[in-house]
Parts: sequence; C-alpha cells; structure tokens
Amino acid sequence: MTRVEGHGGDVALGVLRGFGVTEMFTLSGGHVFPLYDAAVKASVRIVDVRHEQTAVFAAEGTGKLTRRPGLAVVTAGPGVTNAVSGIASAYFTGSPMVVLGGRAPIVNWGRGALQELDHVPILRPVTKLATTAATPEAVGPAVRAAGLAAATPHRGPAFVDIPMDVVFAPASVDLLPVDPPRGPAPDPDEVASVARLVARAERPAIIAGTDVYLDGAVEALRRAAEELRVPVFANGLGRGCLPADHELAFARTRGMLKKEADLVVVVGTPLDFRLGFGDFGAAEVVHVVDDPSRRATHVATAAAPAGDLAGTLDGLAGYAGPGPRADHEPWLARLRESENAARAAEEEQLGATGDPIRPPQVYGALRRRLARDAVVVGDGGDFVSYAGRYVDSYQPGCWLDPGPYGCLGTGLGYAIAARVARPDSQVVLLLGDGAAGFSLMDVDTLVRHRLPVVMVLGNNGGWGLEKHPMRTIYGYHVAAELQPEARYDEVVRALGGAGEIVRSAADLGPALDRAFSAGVPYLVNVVIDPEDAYPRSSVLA
Ligand SMILES: Cc1ncc(C[n+]2csc(CCOP(=O)(O)OP(=O)(O)O)c2C)c(N)n1
Ligand SMILES: [Mg+2]
Repeated sequence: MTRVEGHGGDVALGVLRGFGVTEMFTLSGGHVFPLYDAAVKASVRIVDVRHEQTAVFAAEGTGKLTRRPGLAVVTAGPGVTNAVSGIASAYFTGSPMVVLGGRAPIVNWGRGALQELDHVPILRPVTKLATTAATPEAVGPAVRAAGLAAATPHRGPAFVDIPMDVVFAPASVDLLPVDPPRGPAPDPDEVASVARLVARAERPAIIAGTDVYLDGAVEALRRAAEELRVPVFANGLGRGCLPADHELAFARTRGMLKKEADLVVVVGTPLDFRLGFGDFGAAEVVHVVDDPSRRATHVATAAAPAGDLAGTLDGLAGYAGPGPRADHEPWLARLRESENAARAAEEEQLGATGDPIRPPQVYGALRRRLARDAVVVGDGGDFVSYAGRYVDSYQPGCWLDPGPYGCLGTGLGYAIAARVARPDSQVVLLLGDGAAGFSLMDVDTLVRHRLPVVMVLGNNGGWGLEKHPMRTIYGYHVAAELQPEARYDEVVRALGGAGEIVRSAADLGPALDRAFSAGVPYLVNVVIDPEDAYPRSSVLA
C-alpha cells in the first residue's frame, strides 16, 4: 500500500491520481495553493484558465472523453460560484468529475473571512456528493468518496471543499486500490424478456445514448445490434458507438420510429425532450439504464432493466431462447432506403456554391476534411444544430455537445479537454457568435498551453435560435441581435492565435485547410446568412 505524506493538497491529489487523474484545470486562488504544490511535485499537468466555468467544463469534457473523473480546482467563494453551471451540466449529463474547492479557514469562519461562503448547500442539488473535509484526517476519505461517487454508475460530479487551514496542514493517507466501479449485473430474467420483445418485434430500433460510451458498452452494443439485426440511432456520446457508415447505423430516419416502429429500446439516455419525452407512437418502449434511479417515470415502459449496460447488451446479444423470431430485414431495407434518400437530398445544400453562406455549406466543406477520429465540439444554437445533423461520427467519444442542460459556454473548456485528452486527433470547435462570447477569452489558455484547436464560428450577427422563435411568436425580436460581422478572428489573433474571416462560399475550403495546418489556435469566422433558421421539428422546452 502506498502512503502519501505531506499536506492536505498532497493527500487530495494522491487519492485522485488513483482514479487515473493526470491533469488539473484551475484558476488561481490562495485558498488552493497546496493543491498546486502537490501537482508540481507529482508532475500532474496544470492547465490554468481564464474563467472557472472553463476549468469546470474542461474537467467535465475530460470525464466525457476519458470516462474517468476529470478534475477542476477552484478557489473559495466566487471560484466555486463561477463553477456552478459547469457542475450542473455534468450532473445532467452524468459526466464523471471531481471539483475541489477552496474554503475560508475554520479559524476565521463566521468572522467575515475573505470569500467566506458555505458552498455545500448550493452544490448539493447538482452533485452526487458535496461535502467539506473539515480536518486533515478527513481529506483522504472525503476525496476518495468523491472519486468513487463520480466514477460509479450513474456517474456525475462530486464536490469537496477544504478549509484553507486544513489544506495547508500536515496530513497523510494510505492509498487504497481503486477498481473501476461497475454497476450491478442486470436481472437476467428482465434481460431475457427484453430479448424476447426484440425477437418478436417486426420493426424494432435501438437508441443509444451517452451512458453506452461512459459505461464501456460500445462493443456490446455492436454485438447486440448485429446479432439481433436491429437498427441503431444515437444521441450525445452514443454517437459513433456504431460508426456512421455501419449498415445498422441510422441518423436521418428517427422520425419514422414514431409512425412505424413497434418496439424502441432506449439505452443509456433519458427519455427527455431530445427524444420527444419517449413518445414513440404505438411502439412499446424499453428503457435500459445503468442505475435504477435513471428509469423514466413519465412513460409506461414494457421493461426497464437497470445495471451494467455492457452486461445488459451482452445478454441481449447472446439470447438464444425459444419463441418466434420476426424477420427484421424488410424494416431495415425500408429504413436504409429512406436514409439514403434523405442523405442524397442534402447533398445539394452541402455542396452549394452560392452566397450568402448557409450553415450546410460550412459542414459540407468541413466534412471533407475531418478524419474518422476527429473530435468535434459544438457550442451554440442553430449553427450547432446543423452540425448535429450533418457531422457524422465514426468513433465513440468524438462528439461533445452540451447535453440535456443545454448550457452555452462549454466550448473552450471542452476543446481544451479534447486537445489534452487526444493530442494526435483533429479537434474542431464549432461556435455560434453568441456562444463564443461566453468563453472566447480562453483562447489565451489554448495559446499559453500550446493547444492548437480549429475553431469554426458561424457568424449570423445574433442569437439565432432565440431570434427566429421570438419573431414567430411576437412578429418582432429584441435582445437577439449582435454586431454583424464582428471580428472574432481578430480577437484570436490578438491573443496569439490566428484566423480569418470568410464571406464567400468559395473561400470556405481554403480557409479550413489553412486552419488545419496552422499548428496554432485558428478561428475561421464564417459570415452566414442572418435570416437562415434551422428547420426545427422538436420542441425545446
Ligand atoms: C448559458 C445560456 N444562456 C442562454 C441560453 C439560451 N440560448 C440557447 S441557444 C441561444 C442562441 C445561441 O446563439 P449563437 O451561439 O449565436 O448560435 P445561433 O443560434 O445564432 O446559431 C441562446 C441565447 C442557453 N442555452 N445557455
Ligand atoms: Mg449566432
């Protein structure tokens, strides 16, 4: 057993390294200096950012990409409150993350200490665990409990604050081994009943979500789909679990499920607004979850096996029970035909050469330049909705969207995380011009830490996803305009990166080529048609 001796910071970081943590995202404050001292001594990479939201989104992005807890360290009071949106975002997505907060010293508590705030009650509703390590002896166990809470299905953020006089005090801990926590094995009878439903169904479908990737069930998903011959749709980090060009992967025909499917098996994602709240018309719905707490309560489900997702999907793949087996091939053929037709119909928009530029043209040009393992991050409204449609994923863990919490401002944090976690892959950050305002200053972090990211900004001079709906409701819009053609590329240049503005479709491809070969953070500021609205069928509420 390894023993860590030093101060509270050494103990906290020693414990987290056992969970695989190799980097810390942070913004400085005296309350957390011992955590930095510990990182320096242990050669843990410190990525210091320009706003705590970026530190927390970077930690969340790390959790999403690496499937072990990401770490953010924020100072007491305002450092923690600036981190709340990112923590809430991780909570709603179920991203493994540990946030360590500074805290005013116990010796001055209640006397009006600098940045004195009891963070725990604020964070409890948006964390799996929120606690204060109130003594040097408590630091090790509290941080271990946080790591376990974050990494145990259903995953999520955990928060520990350490009073200043505790984190500076001498402390030690015996490090206990960490086995990657797995959920319980699912009930085999329930899995068999789902397998029978799938076998009996004539027009079944699987929808795979974020937890399929986070729970290590990617291969099991493929086996289940291939053995049972079921089409697979995806959302969140479920994208790419089956490569977009796999014969059973579908993306354009989800609308057919509500009209035609007789069984929809939703795996590892909530039946929330992104899935029409689980309304698939006449189809029976099965909800496969990593933990009983995740079972949908607003939909009558035919079954809802809970537990290790790989175990459940392997159980489906290996089912050899008796009973009728419907032939799914006619259904698969019809879906494929519609999918191909929808994709063919898009080609014209994607390859259009006219001006003003519309978002599909941007993605047409981008798609031709993306490697199969490119990591694509989206932060914005309509501009990013188009990306959700037109950017295909071929490997798991290559698509980062903000998830169901829908928080703008994730962009730079996620991009920093992706560049650190995948040093050899393309990393592309798609930004709305509105979204960019939340985090663009962290291009400075990309520059200082030599993290080249290709940023593609859809500049429609406004908050498009709000402007168009408001106009539909009221016939006018307010608070929805931004400066037309603002030079966000110049901002990136001023911070030490590079970039350019693109006003004509003919210039898109060459600009993207320059961005990919630049070797520095590069922003392609694409002026797009301000009147274009994403053709949205879902209700965003
Ligand atoms: C933190 C936060 N504030 C506000 C919103 C509401 N919101 C959602 S999309 C959107 C517009 C985004 O504009 P932009 O990034 O420019 O993308 P566009 O729709 O113009 O393509 C807004 C304001 C939000 N989701 N998150
Ligand atoms: Mg915009």
